Amino acid sequence: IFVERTLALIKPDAIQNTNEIEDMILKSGFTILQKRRVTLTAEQCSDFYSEHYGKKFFPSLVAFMTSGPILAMVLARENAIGAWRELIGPTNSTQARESHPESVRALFGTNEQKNAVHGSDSPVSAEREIRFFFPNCIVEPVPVGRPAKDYL
Ligand code: YYY
Ligand code: MG
Repeated sequence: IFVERTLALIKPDAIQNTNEIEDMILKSGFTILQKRRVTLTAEQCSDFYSEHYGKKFFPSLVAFMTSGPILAMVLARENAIGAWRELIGPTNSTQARESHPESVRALFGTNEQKNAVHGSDSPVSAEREIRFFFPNCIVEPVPVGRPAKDYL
């Protein structure tokens, strides 16, 4: 059985809340398969967020995301992509406090830019984003019965 995976990032503004965010992740039934602390260069960050290149918030997004370390994680769960997006809440943390007060962004984010966490938005994005941070992590479905350690 293939358990869906998604990429989660704890952004520079929430890195001091890593323990609380990991608790929320585990309590919601995710397994943390991979974890890596990194500080992105502007070039790496522009590549990661290339879908937003040319938008007016892009330069400040890159400046923010490269301002300190981030924590990249591969999360596994049934419906991991949708469940993690649900747990993090809307993009804008101020709006998240209105509509999803228990969400990660409501609890740990500040505004539309400093919003504590990232989550992949589709299976195609998840595959690309997991590969971006974990090039050796196999993201294809694996044969039933193969032990996890063979494909992590
Ligand atoms: O997927 P998600 O992170 O919820 O939002 P996106 O629309 O993909 O934008 C990526 C990232 O860019 C967002 O997390 C904060 C930042 N951003 C911003 O600073 N200002 C905006 N108006 C929109 C997004
Ligand atoms: Mg997005």
